[in-house]
Amino acid sequence: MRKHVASLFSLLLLSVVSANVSASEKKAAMAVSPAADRSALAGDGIAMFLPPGIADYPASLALAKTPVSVGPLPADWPIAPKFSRKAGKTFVSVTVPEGSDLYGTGEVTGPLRRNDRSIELWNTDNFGYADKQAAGRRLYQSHPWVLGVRKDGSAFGLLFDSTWRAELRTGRKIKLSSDGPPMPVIVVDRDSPQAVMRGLAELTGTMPLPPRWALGYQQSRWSYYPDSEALRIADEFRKRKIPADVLWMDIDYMDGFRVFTFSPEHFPDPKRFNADLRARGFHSVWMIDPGVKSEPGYGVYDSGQARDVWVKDAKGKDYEGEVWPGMTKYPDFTRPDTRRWWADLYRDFMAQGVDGVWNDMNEPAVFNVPGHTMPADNQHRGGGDMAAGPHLQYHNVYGMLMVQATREGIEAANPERRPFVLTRANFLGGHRYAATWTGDNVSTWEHLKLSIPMSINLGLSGQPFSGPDIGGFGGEATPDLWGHWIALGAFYPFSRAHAMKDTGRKEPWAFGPEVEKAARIAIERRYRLLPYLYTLFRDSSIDGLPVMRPMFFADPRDADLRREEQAFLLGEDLLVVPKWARAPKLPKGVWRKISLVEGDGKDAYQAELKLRGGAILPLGKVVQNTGEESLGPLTLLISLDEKGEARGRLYEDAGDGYGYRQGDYLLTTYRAESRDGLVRVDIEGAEGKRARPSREIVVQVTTDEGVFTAKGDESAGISVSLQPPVL
Ligand code: NBV
Repeated sequence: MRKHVASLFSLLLLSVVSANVSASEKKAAMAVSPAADRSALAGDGIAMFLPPGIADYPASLALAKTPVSVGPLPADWPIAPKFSRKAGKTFVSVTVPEGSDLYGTGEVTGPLRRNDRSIELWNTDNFGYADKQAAGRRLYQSHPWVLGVRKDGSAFGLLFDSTWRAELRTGRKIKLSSDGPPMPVIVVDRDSPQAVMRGLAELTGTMPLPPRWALGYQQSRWSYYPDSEALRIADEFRKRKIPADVLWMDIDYMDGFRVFTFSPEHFPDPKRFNADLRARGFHSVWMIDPGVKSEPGYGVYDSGQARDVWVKDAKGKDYEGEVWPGMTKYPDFTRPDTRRWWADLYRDFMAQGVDGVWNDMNEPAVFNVPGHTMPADNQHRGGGDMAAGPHLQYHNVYGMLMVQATREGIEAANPERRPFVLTRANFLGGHRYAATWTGDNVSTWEHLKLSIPMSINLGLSGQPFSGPDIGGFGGEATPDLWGHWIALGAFYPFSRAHAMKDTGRKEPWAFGPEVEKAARIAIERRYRLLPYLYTLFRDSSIDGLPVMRPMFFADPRDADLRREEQAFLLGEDLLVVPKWARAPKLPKGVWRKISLVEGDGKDAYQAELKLRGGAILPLGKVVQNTGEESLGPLTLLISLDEKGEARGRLYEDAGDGYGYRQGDYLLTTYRAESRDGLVRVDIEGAEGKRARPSREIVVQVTTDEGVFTAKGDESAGISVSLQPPVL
């Protein structure tokens, strides 16, 4: 925490406001009357600023709970917003420390470093990120949040707590111009970017721990049908020994694109089909869009009519727009009753053995209308904490409110299991409800490369569970591109290949034996890493730190790392350098190259993996899906630091359900120490009530001279002395 001296704030805010401003800005600032008495500390290194005219912190969709004052703002609080209004719009300007590097800003294309950008906060169905006006400045999600890192490695974050359409410009001044009324602004100011991300999590909450199967490799296509074709794909994975956990059912499984129905022709017995998939070790995820076909006699429509759940047009009539099934009505998810109705629809749906749900088109997308969405003057009725308001206010949270209702429905249907929801549209804070993918990318090298800064910046905006369509959704992938993409794709937090209708096949075996082999190696590497990955997801569910991290997290003071967007970190300990990376900037210190699967070092596609000196990486064996026991043996891969020490953590639980909340988990810290040519590994600490499995441990110490291996048995408490023969 940076030290601040507390004092009366009101005068000081005015002096912050008037420092460093030009004459014209001073003029604009005259119109500003900061509500200093309403600005306060809201936590350790967290300040909230309420604009003039707002007495209490309004209900927030981004935040997990309403912030409360914990004291006056310190006199030397360094960053404060200025508010002004003009022509019905709200302007906020925040001067940030010179030399700051900016990140976050949600789902965007372009470089990792977000300085001097303009981002439109207006969720948009943007095929190929190619919308003529918006390009990558406006995609499927909105995150009014900027992370800044000062030259000295200390950091700050700005959260503009408004859902209205807005434009965010980044530079020496960060400016938000919003179509809505003045909004609270929260500033987090802490010692490091990691500490600021923890602050964001304190405000917006964290991602709930996903089921372990959702961390496996996943295969999708628009669409696998009929059911026999989907089973054939599952069989193909098993036959070819390419690990996979999930098969995805896109829109064609439905009966005439009516949501919550199954095509009697293509999926006549979904329960049986899901059971067949399960028997093959696969979970299933099924798509549900928001648009409900306007068709009397169709049960979902009729029940929606009876409860009057729909979004209204400006005149108060049910709004209708065209999507897949033809004319549809759109649930008004701002209404608690609509959310309950929507949640209830999942009871029968999940009872078919569905494992997860994929909410698409929830910007919401509407065909053949300007802007590809519903009119901004459509009306939402709200309820509970949410006021009635125009679509202009609620557009950006339409998808988030939808997945909130979806998640609640799935939870109620299967209370013993952890839900898995994937969403295309979302908003800051929406990681509490769903994982995400980055929409309709295309099979190009450009999109492969920009998927890395995209996923990193999503993580730096509070969404740790993301990834692009591996291989690219639209267009044709060359074998070379697909091979490189899967080699990288094994390391996205969300690892799913997908393909657009009418494109060539994009399964791992569709590109010839060389790429198939590369895919197998890449995916096997992911499965070996699952114990580490699952530990990272568990950490993220507690502290909000991203799973996939920018290189500068390794050393926030090292200016050289701030623009690195080819190589990245998984957690603190593992560094991923794609094969094609040109002169990547890597952190100083000890980072040792490791191998996880035979042949991965020689393969033409695989990323180079490096383990931090001082780290112990928990690894499983290669399994075909996460349902198989992978920790027999558990491998501890050790990279000693300069002092000859290393530590690593392993989180284990049932992989699904909520037993872990009652202590049914095991979090072990392993410690290694080298003395007189021997490396000894011990359990340094353990947490949780879950019994320690009696299992074999393989200890591998990776050194500049080679890898030294020994075996031990954890049930006796692990204490392995290495008398290393060089391998
Ligand atoms: O449901 C079909 C597709 C889906 O495959 C894709 O992943 C989504 O982003 N969906 C969009 C609608 C049609 C896009 C052209």
